[in-house]
Amino acid sequence: MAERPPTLPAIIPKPLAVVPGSGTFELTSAARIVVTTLDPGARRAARLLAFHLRPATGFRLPVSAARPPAGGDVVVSLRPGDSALGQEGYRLAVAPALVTLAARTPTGLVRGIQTLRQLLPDAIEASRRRPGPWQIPVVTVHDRPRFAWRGMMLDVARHFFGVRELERLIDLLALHKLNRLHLHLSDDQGWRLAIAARPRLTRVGGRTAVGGAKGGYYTQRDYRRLVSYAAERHIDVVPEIDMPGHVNAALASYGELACDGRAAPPYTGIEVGFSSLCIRKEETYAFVEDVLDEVAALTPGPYLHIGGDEPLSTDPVDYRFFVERVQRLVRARGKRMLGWEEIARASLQRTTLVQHWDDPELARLAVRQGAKLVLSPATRAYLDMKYTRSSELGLVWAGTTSVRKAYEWDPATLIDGVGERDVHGVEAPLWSETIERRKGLDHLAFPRLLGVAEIGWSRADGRSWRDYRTRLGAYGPRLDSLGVGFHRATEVPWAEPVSGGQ
Ligand code: NGO
Repeated sequence: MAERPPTLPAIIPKPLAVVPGSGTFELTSAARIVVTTLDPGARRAARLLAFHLRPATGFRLPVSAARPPAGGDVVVSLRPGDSALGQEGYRLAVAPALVTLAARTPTGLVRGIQTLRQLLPDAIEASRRRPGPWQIPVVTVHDRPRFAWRGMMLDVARHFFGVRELERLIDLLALHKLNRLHLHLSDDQGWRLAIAARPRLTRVGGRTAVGGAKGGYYTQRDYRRLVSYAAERHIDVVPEIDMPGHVNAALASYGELACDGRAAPPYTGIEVGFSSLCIRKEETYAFVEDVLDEVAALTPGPYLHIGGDEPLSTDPVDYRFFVERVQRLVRARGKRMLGWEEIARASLQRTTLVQHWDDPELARLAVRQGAKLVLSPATRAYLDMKYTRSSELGLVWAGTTSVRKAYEWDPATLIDGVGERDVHGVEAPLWSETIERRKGLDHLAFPRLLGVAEIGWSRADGRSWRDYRTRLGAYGPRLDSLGVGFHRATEVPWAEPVSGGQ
Protein backbone atom coordinates (compact mmCIF):
# COMPACT_ATOMS: atom_id res chain seq x y z
CA MET A 1 0.00 0.00 0.00
CA ALA A 2 1.50 3.32 -1.05
CA GLU A 3 1.64 5.66 1.92
CA ARG A 4 0.94 9.31 1.51
CA PRO A 5 4.03 11.05 2.95
CA PRO A 6 2.95 13.71 5.44
CA THR A 7 4.06 17.19 4.42
CA LEU A 8 6.26 19.11 6.81
CA PRO A 9 4.09 20.97 9.32
CA ALA A 10 4.57 24.67 10.02
CA ILE A 11 7.28 25.41 12.58
CA ILE A 12 7.08 28.70 14.51
CA PRO A 13 9.56 30.28 15.15
CA LYS A 14 11.27 29.31 11.93
CA PRO A 15 14.42 27.23 12.55
CA LEU A 16 17.83 28.11 11.20
CA ALA A 17 18.06 25.10 8.90
CA VAL A 18 15.51 22.46 7.98
CA VAL A 19 16.44 19.70 5.54
CA PRO A 20 13.51 17.46 4.60
CA GLY A 21 14.17 13.85 3.65
CA SER A 22 11.93 11.07 2.48
CA GLY A 23 9.89 8.65 4.51
CA THR A 24 8.32 8.91 7.93
CA PHE A 25 8.91 7.98 11.53
CA GLU A 26 5.95 6.70 13.47
CA LEU A 27 5.64 7.09 17.21
CA THR A 28 3.96 3.96 18.56
CA SER A 29 2.92 2.63 21.95
CA ALA A 30 6.22 0.72 22.12
CA ALA A 31 8.35 3.87 21.94
CA ARG A 32 10.69 4.82 24.75
CA ILE A 33 12.51 8.04 25.39
CA VAL A 34 16.12 7.02 25.86
CA VAL A 35 18.41 9.50 27.58
CA THR A 36 22.07 8.81 26.87
CA THR A 37 23.42 10.85 29.78
CA LEU A 38 23.02 10.88 33.54
CA ASP A 39 22.72 14.66 33.51
CA PRO A 40 19.65 15.48 35.64
CA GLY A 41 18.69 18.44 33.45
CA ALA A 42 18.65 16.22 30.37
CA ARG A 43 16.49 13.66 32.17
CA ARG A 44 14.08 16.37 33.24
CA ALA A 45 13.89 17.53 29.62
CA ALA A 46 13.10 13.97 28.52
CA ARG A 47 10.35 13.73 31.12
CA LEU A 48 8.95 17.04 29.87
CA LEU A 49 8.81 15.57 26.36
CA ALA A 50 6.90 12.55 27.67
CA PHE A 51 4.58 14.85 29.61
CA HIS A 52 3.66 16.64 26.37
CA LEU A 53 3.22 13.52 24.25
CA ARG A 54 1.28 11.30 26.65
CA PRO A 55 -2.19 12.88 26.83
CA ALA A 56 -3.02 12.75 23.12
CA THR A 57 -1.21 9.50 22.29
CA GLY A 58 -2.14 7.62 25.43
CA PHE A 59 1.31 5.94 25.19
CA ARG A 60 3.42 5.18 28.22
CA LEU A 61 6.63 6.58 26.76
CA PRO A 62 8.90 5.48 29.59
CA VAL A 63 12.00 7.59 30.06
CA SER A 64 14.94 5.24 30.34
CA ALA A 65 18.57 6.10 30.86
CA ALA A 66 21.56 4.69 29.07
CA ARG A 67 19.84 1.74 27.43
CA PRO A 68 20.68 1.04 23.83
CA PRO A 69 17.89 2.52 21.76
CA ALA A 70 15.69 0.26 19.68
CA GLY A 71 13.83 1.10 16.49
CA GLY A 72 10.97 3.51 17.15
CA ASP A 73 12.61 5.22 20.14
CA VAL A 74 13.34 8.87 20.72
CA VAL A 75 16.95 9.42 21.79
CA VAL A 76 17.89 12.45 23.85
CA SER A 77 21.54 13.33 24.35
CA LEU A 78 23.87 16.11 25.39
CA ARG A 79 26.83 17.11 23.26
CA PRO A 80 28.72 19.63 25.36
CA GLY A 81 31.41 19.98 22.70
CA ASP A 82 29.05 21.00 19.89
CA SER A 83 29.83 24.70 20.12
CA ALA A 84 27.83 25.55 17.00
CA LEU A 85 24.73 25.11 19.14
CA GLY A 86 25.31 27.86 21.71
CA GLN A 87 23.33 27.83 24.94
CA GLU A 88 19.92 27.17 23.45
CA GLY A 89 20.53 25.47 20.12
CA TYR A 90 19.73 21.86 19.24
CA ARG A 91 19.91 19.30 16.45
CA LEU A 92 16.94 17.15 15.69
CA ALA A 93 17.20 14.23 13.29
CA VAL A 94 14.10 12.32 12.37
CA ALA A 95 14.90 9.08 10.53
CA PRO A 96 12.41 6.32 9.69
CA ALA A 97 13.65 4.21 12.61
CA LEU A 98 14.71 6.73 15.23
CA VAL A 99 14.38 10.31 16.38
CA THR A 100 17.49 11.87 17.90
CA LEU A 101 17.55 15.15 19.72
CA ALA A 102 20.88 16.58 20.82
CA ALA A 103 21.96 19.84 22.40
CA ARG A 104 24.87 21.28 24.35
CA THR A 105 22.64 22.08 27.31
CA PRO A 106 19.34 20.95 28.81
CA THR A 107 17.97 24.33 27.69
CA GLY A 108 18.75 23.40 24.11
CA LEU A 109 16.92 20.09 24.60
CA VAL A 110 13.85 21.87 25.91
CA ARG A 111 13.86 24.15 22.85
CA GLY A 112 14.26 21.14 20.55
CA ILE A 113 11.34 19.35 22.18
CA GLN A 114 9.11 22.16 20.99
CA THR A 115 10.14 21.59 17.39
CA LEU A 116 9.47 17.88 17.77
CA ARG A 117 5.97 18.67 19.09
CA GLN A 118 5.33 20.94 16.12
CA LEU A 119 6.45 18.22 13.69
CA LEU A 120 3.80 15.84 15.00
CA PRO A 121 0.16 16.14 13.84
CA ASP A 122 -1.82 19.04 15.37
CA ALA A 123 -3.85 16.63 17.46
CA ILE A 124 -0.76 15.89 19.57
CA GLU A 125 -1.72 19.00 21.55
CA ALA A 126 -5.15 17.66 22.47
CA SER A 127 -5.62 17.11 26.17
CA ARG A 128 -7.42 13.81 25.64
CA ARG A 129 -6.53 10.67 23.75
CA ARG A 130 -6.77 10.92 19.96
CA PRO A 131 -6.51 8.16 17.37
CA GLY A 132 -3.23 9.10 15.62
CA PRO A 133 -1.31 7.81 13.69
CA TRP A 134 1.58 9.82 15.12
CA GLN A 135 3.81 10.22 12.13
CA ILE A 136 6.67 12.63 11.63
CA PRO A 137 8.19 13.30 8.22
CA VAL A 138 11.88 12.50 7.93
CA VAL A 139 13.83 15.70 8.42
CA THR A 140 16.89 17.17 10.07
CA VAL A 141 16.78 20.46 11.89
CA HIS A 142 19.69 22.54 13.12
CA ASP A 143 18.63 25.52 15.13
CA ARG A 144 19.72 28.24 17.52
CA PRO A 145 18.29 31.62 18.53
CA ARG A 146 19.30 35.04 17.28
CA PHE A 147 18.69 36.90 20.56
CA ALA A 148 19.25 35.89 24.17
CA TRP A 149 16.09 37.59 25.51
CA ARG A 150 12.74 36.55 24.06
CA GLY A 151 9.97 37.53 26.37
CA MET A 152 6.39 38.27 27.07
CA MET A 153 5.12 40.58 29.79
CA LEU A 154 1.75 40.18 31.42
CA ASP A 155 0.24 42.99 33.46
CA VAL A 156 -1.35 41.17 36.39
CA ALA A 157 -1.85 44.45 38.25
CA ARG A 158 -4.64 46.08 36.21
CA HIS A 159 -6.45 42.75 36.18
CA PHE A 160 -5.32 39.72 38.09
CA PHE A 161 -4.59 36.37 36.44
CA GLY A 162 -4.29 33.35 38.72
CA VAL A 163 -1.62 30.65 38.90
CA ARG A 164 -3.38 28.18 36.59
CA GLU A 165 -3.87 30.81 33.94
CA LEU A 166 -0.18 31.66 34.14
CA GLU A 167 0.91 28.04 33.96
CA ARG A 168 -1.06 27.65 30.77
CA LEU A 169 0.56 30.80 29.42
CA ILE A 170 4.02 29.54 30.39
CA ASP A 171 3.37 26.39 28.36
CA LEU A 172 2.42 28.50 25.37
CA LEU A 173 5.56 30.61 25.73
CA ALA A 174 7.69 27.49 25.94
CA LEU A 175 6.14 26.01 22.80
CA HIS A 176 7.31 29.07 20.88
CA LYS A 177 10.79 29.06 22.43
CA LEU A 178 10.27 32.22 24.45
CA ASN A 179 12.48 32.29 27.53
CA ARG A 180 11.29 35.15 29.77
CA LEU A 181 7.98 35.76 31.49
CA HIS A 182 7.98 39.30 32.83
CA LEU A 183 5.26 39.83 35.43
CA HIS A 184 4.13 43.39 36.05
CA LEU A 185 3.29 42.77 39.70
CA SER A 186 2.31 46.20 40.93
CA ASP A 187 0.65 49.33 39.65
CA ASP A 188 -1.79 52.01 40.74
CA GLN A 189 -4.70 49.58 40.65
CA GLY A 190 -3.24 46.61 42.49
CA TRP A 191 -0.34 44.95 44.31
CA ARG A 192 -0.08 41.27 43.43
CA LEU A 193 2.76 39.63 45.37
CA ALA A 194 2.62 38.95 49.10
CA ILE A 195 5.50 40.58 50.96
CA ALA A 196 5.75 39.18 54.49
CA ALA A 197 7.35 42.31 55.93
CA ARG A 198 4.58 44.51 54.48
CA PRO A 199 1.34 42.57 54.75
CA ARG A 200 -0.91 45.52 53.96
CA LEU A 201 0.41 45.60 50.37
CA THR A 202 -1.75 42.63 49.49
CA ARG A 203 -4.33 42.93 52.26
CA VAL A 204 -5.22 46.44 51.13
CA GLY A 205 -3.45 46.99 47.81
CA GLY A 206 -4.26 43.52 46.48
CA ARG A 207 -8.00 43.94 46.71
CA THR A 208 -8.57 46.26 43.79
CA ALA A 209 -8.39 46.06 40.00
CA VAL A 210 -9.46 48.18 37.03
CA GLY A 211 -13.13 49.01 36.82
CA GLY A 212 -13.95 47.50 40.21
CA ALA A 213 -13.08 43.97 39.05
CA LYS A 214 -12.01 41.42 41.64
CA GLY A 215 -8.42 41.84 42.79
CA GLY A 216 -6.14 39.06 43.92
CA TYR A 217 -2.51 38.29 44.61
CA TYR A 218 0.07 35.52 44.60
CA THR A 219 1.10 34.10 47.92
CA GLN A 220 4.82 33.43 48.11
CA ARG A 221 4.00 29.76 47.66
CA ASP A 222 2.03 30.54 44.48
CA TYR A 223 4.90 32.59 43.17
CA ARG A 224 7.46 29.87 43.91
CA ARG A 225 5.28 27.36 42.13
CA LEU A 226 5.11 29.61 39.07
CA VAL A 227 8.84 30.13 39.10
CA SER A 228 9.51 26.40 39.21
CA TYR A 229 6.90 25.62 36.55
CA ALA A 230 8.65 28.15 34.31
CA ALA A 231 12.11 26.86 35.25
CA GLU A 232 11.19 23.34 34.16
CA ARG A 233 10.57 24.86 30.73
CA HIS A 234 13.79 26.91 30.95
CA ILE A 235 11.93 30.17 31.24
CA ASP A 236 13.01 32.86 33.71
CA VAL A 237 10.34 34.74 35.58
CA VAL A 238 11.22 38.43 35.67
CA PRO A 239 9.37 40.16 38.50
CA GLU A 240 8.58 43.84 38.13
CA ILE A 241 7.81 46.12 41.02
CA ASP A 242 6.96 49.42 39.38
CA MET A 243 8.56 52.47 41.09
CA PRO A 244 8.69 55.38 41.79
CA GLY A 245 5.48 56.06 39.82
CA HIS A 246 2.53 53.69 39.28
CA VAL A 247 2.42 53.11 43.05
CA ASN A 248 -1.05 54.08 44.16
CA ALA A 249 -1.79 50.59 45.51
CA ALA A 250 1.32 50.84 47.71
CA LEU A 251 0.39 54.38 48.82
CA ALA A 252 -3.09 53.16 49.70
CA SER A 253 -1.52 50.42 51.84
CA TYR A 254 1.18 52.46 53.60
CA GLY A 255 0.53 56.19 53.97
CA GLU A 256 4.10 56.82 55.15
CA LEU A 257 5.32 56.30 51.57
CA ALA A 258 3.57 59.48 50.44
CA CYS A 259 5.15 62.89 51.10
CA ASP A 260 2.04 64.02 52.99
CA GLY A 261 2.02 60.82 55.04
CA ARG A 262 -1.58 60.06 54.17
CA ALA A 263 -2.81 56.77 52.73
CA ALA A 264 -4.21 57.34 49.23
CA PRO A 265 -7.70 56.17 48.30
CA PRO A 266 -7.75 53.05 46.10
CA TYR A 267 -7.72 53.65 42.38
CA THR A 268 -9.56 51.64 39.72
CA GLY A 269 -9.38 53.93 36.67
CA ILE A 270 -6.84 53.68 33.84
CA GLU A 271 -5.08 57.05 33.91
CA VAL A 272 -1.31 56.95 34.38
CA GLY A 273 1.33 59.21 35.91
CA PHE A 274 -0.39 60.58 39.02
CA SER A 275 1.34 58.71 41.84
CA SER A 276 4.89 58.75 43.24
CA LEU A 277 6.82 57.40 46.18
CA CYS A 278 8.24 60.19 48.33
CA ILE A 279 11.84 60.29 47.12
CA ARG A 280 13.50 62.20 49.97
CA LYS A 281 12.04 60.16 52.82
CA GLU A 282 14.10 57.34 54.33
CA GLU A 283 10.91 55.33 54.92
CA THR A 284 10.73 54.93 51.15
CA TYR A 285 14.06 53.07 51.03
CA ALA A 286 13.21 50.92 54.04
CA PHE A 287 10.15 49.90 52.07
CA VAL A 288 12.05 49.34 48.84
CA GLU A 289 14.62 47.21 50.68
CA ASP A 290 11.94 45.09 52.34
CA VAL A 291 10.32 44.44 49.00
CA LEU A 292 13.53 43.81 47.08
CA ASP A 293 14.82 41.46 49.79
CA GLU A 294 11.83 39.19 49.44
CA VAL A 295 11.44 39.44 45.68
CA ALA A 296 15.14 38.67 45.17
CA ALA A 297 15.00 35.73 47.57
CA LEU A 298 11.94 34.28 45.83
CA THR A 299 13.36 34.66 42.34
CA PRO A 300 16.21 32.33 41.34
CA GLY A 301 16.59 34.01 37.94
CA PRO A 302 19.11 36.83 37.65
CA TYR A 303 16.74 39.70 36.76
CA LEU A 304 14.77 42.23 38.74
CA HIS A 305 12.65 44.86 36.99
CA ILE A 306 12.06 48.12 38.83
CA GLY A 307 9.59 49.70 36.41
CA GLY A 308 10.55 53.36 36.30
CA ASP A 309 8.05 54.28 33.56
CA GLU A 310 6.12 57.54 33.30
CA PRO A 311 7.47 59.33 36.40
CA LEU A 312 5.17 62.24 35.65
CA SER A 313 4.64 63.07 39.33
CA THR A 314 8.29 62.74 40.33
CA ASP A 315 10.72 65.67 40.07
CA PRO A 316 13.34 64.81 37.38
CA VAL A 317 16.30 65.30 39.76
CA ASP A 318 14.59 63.15 42.38
CA TYR A 319 13.86 60.53 39.74
CA ARG A 320 17.53 60.14 38.84
CA PHE A 321 18.50 60.01 42.50
CA PHE A 322 15.92 57.29 43.09
CA VAL A 323 16.87 55.12 40.11
CA GLU A 324 20.57 55.27 40.97
CA ARG A 325 19.94 54.38 44.59
CA VAL A 326 17.63 51.51 43.71
CA GLN A 327 20.13 50.28 41.12
CA ARG A 328 22.66 49.88 43.95
CA LEU A 329 20.08 48.05 46.07
CA VAL A 330 19.28 45.63 43.27
CA ARG A 331 22.93 44.95 42.63
CA ALA A 332 23.59 44.41 46.34
CA ARG A 333 21.08 41.56 46.14
CA GLY A 334 23.05 39.94 43.34
CA LYS A 335 20.52 40.76 40.65
CA ARG A 336 20.70 42.43 37.27
CA MET A 337 18.38 45.42 37.03
CA LEU A 338 15.96 46.20 34.26
CA GLY A 339 13.79 49.23 33.90
CA TRP A 340 11.57 50.89 31.32
CA GLU A 341 13.37 53.31 29.00
CA GLU A 342 12.98 56.36 31.28
CA ILE A 343 15.71 54.96 33.55
CA ALA A 344 18.21 55.94 30.83
CA ARG A 345 17.95 59.47 32.24
CA ALA A 346 19.86 58.23 35.31
CA SER A 347 23.44 57.07 35.36
CA LEU A 348 23.34 53.37 34.55
CA GLN A 349 25.65 50.47 35.18
CA ARG A 350 26.61 48.67 32.00
CA THR A 351 24.86 45.50 33.13
CA THR A 352 21.52 47.26 33.54
CA LEU A 353 19.01 46.42 30.83
CA VAL A 354 16.76 49.12 29.43
CA GLN A 355 13.36 48.25 28.00
CA HIS A 356 12.51 50.45 25.05
CA TRP A 357 8.81 51.07 24.57
CA ASP A 358 8.28 54.53 23.10
CA ASP A 359 11.06 57.10 22.78
CA PRO A 360 14.01 56.35 20.45
CA GLU A 361 16.03 59.15 22.07
CA LEU A 362 15.99 57.33 25.42
CA ALA A 363 17.06 54.12 23.68
CA ARG A 364 20.07 55.94 22.23
CA LEU A 365 20.83 57.48 25.61
CA ALA A 366 20.88 54.01 27.16
CA VAL A 367 23.15 52.66 24.44
CA ARG A 368 25.55 55.59 24.87
CA GLN A 369 25.90 54.51 28.49
CA GLY A 370 26.85 51.01 27.38
CA ALA A 371 23.57 49.44 28.47
CA LYS A 372 21.79 46.88 26.32
CA LEU A 373 18.18 47.09 25.21
CA VAL A 374 15.16 44.86 25.36
CA LEU A 375 12.90 46.07 22.56
CA SER A 376 9.18 46.38 23.16
CA PRO A 377 8.17 49.10 20.72
CA ALA A 378 4.57 49.99 21.54
CA THR A 379 3.68 50.45 17.87
CA ARG A 380 4.74 46.86 17.06
CA ALA A 381 5.14 44.70 20.13
CA TYR A 382 2.43 45.95 22.53
CA LEU A 383 -0.10 43.15 22.46
CA ASP A 384 -2.69 45.41 24.05
CA MET A 385 -3.04 47.62 20.97
CA LYS A 386 -6.19 46.92 18.98
CA TYR A 387 -5.79 44.94 15.75
CA THR A 388 -8.05 47.37 13.89
CA ARG A 389 -10.17 50.37 14.86
CA SER A 390 -13.20 48.11 15.13
CA SER A 391 -11.59 45.63 17.55
CA GLU A 392 -13.52 45.35 20.76
CA LEU A 393 -10.59 44.84 23.12
CA GLY A 394 -7.41 46.84 23.45
CA LEU A 395 -6.15 50.41 23.44
CA VAL A 396 -5.16 52.64 20.53
CA TRP A 397 -2.78 55.21 21.97
CA ALA A 398 0.08 53.76 19.88
CA GLY A 399 -2.17 53.11 16.87
CA THR A 400 -3.56 49.80 15.72
CA THR A 401 -1.34 46.77 15.19
CA SER A 402 -2.21 44.17 12.60
CA VAL A 403 -0.63 40.71 12.63
CA ARG A 404 1.55 41.87 9.74
CA LYS A 405 2.70 45.06 11.45
CA ALA A 406 3.56 43.10 14.60
CA TYR A 407 5.71 40.77 12.48
CA GLU A 408 7.32 43.01 9.88
CA TRP A 409 10.10 44.79 11.75
CA ASP A 410 13.65 44.05 12.67
CA PRO A 411 15.38 44.72 15.99
CA ALA A 412 18.65 45.76 14.33
CA THR A 413 17.06 48.48 12.18
CA LEU A 414 14.13 49.67 14.28
CA ILE A 415 15.89 52.63 15.89
CA ASP A 416 18.48 54.87 14.21
CA GLY A 417 21.76 54.56 16.06
CA VAL A 418 20.85 51.22 17.65
CA GLY A 419 22.36 48.14 16.04
CA GLU A 420 22.26 44.39 16.50
CA ARG A 421 24.89 44.35 19.24
CA ASP A 422 23.00 46.90 21.36
CA VAL A 423 19.96 44.65 21.43
CA HIS A 424 19.68 41.98 24.08
CA GLY A 425 16.36 40.83 22.74
CA VAL A 426 12.66 41.47 22.28
CA GLU A 427 9.62 41.33 24.49
CA ALA A 428 5.89 41.61 23.85
CA PRO A 429 4.02 43.30 26.72
CA LEU A 430 0.35 42.62 27.32
CA TRP A 431 -1.12 45.38 29.48
CA SER A 432 -4.43 44.36 30.92
CA GLU A 433 -6.59 47.48 31.20
CA THR A 434 -9.15 45.99 28.77
CA ILE A 435 -8.87 42.27 29.50
CA GLU A 436 -9.70 40.24 32.55
CA ARG A 437 -9.93 36.65 31.41
CA ARG A 438 -8.32 34.01 29.27
CA LYS A 439 -10.55 34.89 26.36
CA GLY A 440 -9.28 38.46 26.12
CA LEU A 441 -5.71 37.39 26.75
CA ASP A 442 -5.84 34.80 23.97
CA HIS A 443 -7.46 37.22 21.57
CA LEU A 444 -4.87 39.97 22.01
CA ALA A 445 -1.78 37.80 22.42
CA PHE A 446 -2.47 35.24 19.70
CA PRO A 447 -1.38 35.21 17.04
CA ARG A 448 0.71 38.39 17.44
CA LEU A 449 2.94 36.94 20.16
CA LEU A 450 4.11 34.25 17.73
CA GLY A 451 5.44 36.93 15.39
CA VAL A 452 7.49 38.45 18.20
CA ALA A 453 8.74 34.98 19.14
CA GLU A 454 9.97 34.53 15.57
CA ILE A 455 11.59 37.98 15.48
CA GLY A 456 13.52 37.07 18.62
CA TRP A 457 14.53 33.57 17.54
CA SER A 458 14.91 33.46 13.77
CA ARG A 459 17.47 35.08 11.49
CA ALA A 460 16.36 38.23 9.75
CA ASP A 461 17.40 36.98 6.30
CA GLY A 462 15.18 33.93 6.58
CA ARG A 463 12.06 35.89 7.41
CA SER A 464 9.36 37.37 5.19
CA TRP A 465 5.72 38.18 5.73
CA ARG A 466 4.74 36.10 2.70
CA ASP A 467 6.33 32.96 4.09
CA TYR A 468 5.25 33.65 7.67
CA ARG A 469 1.66 34.30 6.69
CA THR A 470 1.42 30.90 5.02
CA ARG A 471 3.05 29.10 7.93
CA LEU A 472 0.85 30.90 10.45
CA GLY A 473 -2.26 29.99 8.48
CA ALA A 474 -1.25 26.34 8.51
CA TYR A 475 -0.49 26.62 12.23
CA GLY A 476 -4.04 27.74 13.12
CA PRO A 477 -5.38 24.20 13.68
CA ARG A 478 -2.53 23.57 16.14
CA LEU A 479 -3.63 26.60 18.14
CA ASP A 480 -7.18 25.22 17.99
CA SER A 481 -5.91 21.90 19.25
CA LEU A 482 -4.22 23.72 22.14
CA GLY A 483 -7.50 25.44 22.94
CA VAL A 484 -6.10 28.91 22.22
CA GLY A 485 -8.84 31.37 21.29
CA PHE A 486 -6.71 33.29 18.79
CA HIS A 487 -7.84 36.16 16.62
CA ARG A 488 -8.53 34.94 13.08
CA ALA A 489 -7.18 38.04 11.39
CA THR A 490 -8.31 38.24 7.78
CA GLU A 491 -4.75 38.90 6.50
CA VAL A 492 -3.84 35.27 7.28
CA PRO A 493 -5.03 32.30 5.15
CA TRP A 494 -6.19 30.19 8.10
CA ALA A 495 -6.50 26.47 7.52
CA GLU A 496 -9.77 24.84 8.53
CA PRO A 497 -10.00 24.14 12.25
CA VAL A 498 -9.63 20.49 13.26
CA SER A 499 -12.75 19.08 14.81
CA GLY A 500 -12.84 18.43 18.52
CA GLY A 501 -9.27 19.51 19.30
CA GLN A 502 -9.44 19.63 23.09
C1 NGO B 1 2.43 52.36 28.88
C2 NGO B 1 2.32 52.52 30.38
C3 NGO B 1 1.44 51.46 31.03
C4 NGO B 1 0.17 51.24 30.23
C5 NGO B 1 0.52 50.90 28.80
C6 NGO B 1 -0.71 50.68 27.95
C7 NGO B 1 4.36 51.72 29.83
C8 NGO B 1 5.74 51.24 29.91
N1 NGO B 1 3.70 52.37 30.78
O1 NGO B 1 3.58 51.52 28.76
O2 NGO B 1 1.15 51.85 32.34
O3 NGO B 1 -0.56 50.18 30.79
O4 NGO B 1 1.29 51.91 28.21
O5 NGO B 1 -0.43 50.37 26.63
